[in-house]
Amino acid sequence: MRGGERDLSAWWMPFTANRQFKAAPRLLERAEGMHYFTAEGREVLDGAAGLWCVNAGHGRPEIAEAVHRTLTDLDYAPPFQMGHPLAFEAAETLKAILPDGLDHIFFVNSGSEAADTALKIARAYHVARGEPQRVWLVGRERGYHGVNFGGLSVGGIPNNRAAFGPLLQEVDHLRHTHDLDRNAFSRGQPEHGGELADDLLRIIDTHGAEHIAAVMVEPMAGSTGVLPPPKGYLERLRAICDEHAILLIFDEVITGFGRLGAPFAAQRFGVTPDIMTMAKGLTNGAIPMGAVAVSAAIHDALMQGPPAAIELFHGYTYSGHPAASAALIATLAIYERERLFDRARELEPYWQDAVHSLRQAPNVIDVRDIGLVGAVELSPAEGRPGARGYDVLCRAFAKGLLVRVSGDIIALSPPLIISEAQIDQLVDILRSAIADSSKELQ
Ligand code: PXG
Repeated sequence: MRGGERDLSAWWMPFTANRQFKAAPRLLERAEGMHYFTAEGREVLDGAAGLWCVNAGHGRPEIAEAVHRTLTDLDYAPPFQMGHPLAFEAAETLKAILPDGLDHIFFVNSGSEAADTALKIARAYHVARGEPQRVWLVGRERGYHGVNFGGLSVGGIPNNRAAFGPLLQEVDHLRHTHDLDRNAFSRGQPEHGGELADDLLRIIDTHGAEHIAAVMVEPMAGSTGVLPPPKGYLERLRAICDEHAILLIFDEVITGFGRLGAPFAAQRFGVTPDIMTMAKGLTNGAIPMGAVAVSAAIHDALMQGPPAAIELFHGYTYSGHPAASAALIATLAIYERERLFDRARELEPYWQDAVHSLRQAPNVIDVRDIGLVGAVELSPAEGRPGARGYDVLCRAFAKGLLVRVSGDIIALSPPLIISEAQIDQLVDILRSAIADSSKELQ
């Protein structure tokens, strides 16, 4: 199978319709600032920060130079029973922007690894405190925590699970919070649905709080199509977890690093989890890296036993890799120097108005936003769910805009450096793509 000049068959692409893509490839060759440039030299406005990760915009020389310098000095150092200074510096740098109380950081290489690491730490914590029967893990319908077996089990996206047989058994799911009848066209956090956190009480009733290790949620569900938390929801979840000694894990892979106008969703919503997972914006997407931050109580509970004993039998060859550590430090320096988290917050009203102006476009059944995230939900084409979303993605791309789709939901998450004029441009292109698409697809 060929796409243009090149044979594209060898790379089995992730989460992609490979045969369709390779018949009509969309190849990105270069990126700078707010834009990608295609193999044909076309400029494409990045409305997705790559895949929710390039928060400081593309082609940051400080990151490239830090990585280059580091790889020249120290290409690799084993992280088991050995260390190197940059990983410690990276952890300290990251800790400075975490919510108070999350004091210790375990490095991994992706959001999926962060999710599985967090779930394992939660179980190990209860073992260390003498409650080994606390094994149940609670996720939420429509949740996404990556593709490894733990995160997949706790996640709640049926298509992602369908082909892979039995997953973790001791897992249950909260109801999701999507409710178009009550909340369509909400600006920011929806008014209705805070009480859905009480669904945790049903799960506690079913399995017994004394068997539940942790609840894991995205503070704003991203992958499933952008579901900001209803007012009061996260606060209620926190209170129920506290009451029953259940750990609360926030998966901040998407919501971290300024996406919601604060360092993390935890700070934006004033709710601090016991464990937080991160990736993506951690290195501006430039080098694969993830992280799991834990409270001092969890860390300290595991730092028991003889000092010569390994406390947690877990880790990766590339945990705290020098290149990733360097990228993290350089990335966080950019965020701070350019006040990008504040910038996202300051742009939010403009962004909100712009995104909500799409309400008038054909087939739009909801518009949602929070921070510098937006979503436009389209009514599915008759008998063909997802067709309209994909059609809009292709049309927008042809018109010079990159967006993400999840079924018939268009998700928007531009780099935090976007200007007001570029917000207008983004919305104009999307409006025109939706209009064109609605003429083709009834
Ligand atoms: N948790 C969350 C909340 C995520 O959004 C992961 C974990 C997994 O991260 P890795 O690095 O293993 O991919 C993610 C990833 C989309 C989309 O279209 C979102 C993600 C990945 C791919 C597509 O919204 N998020």
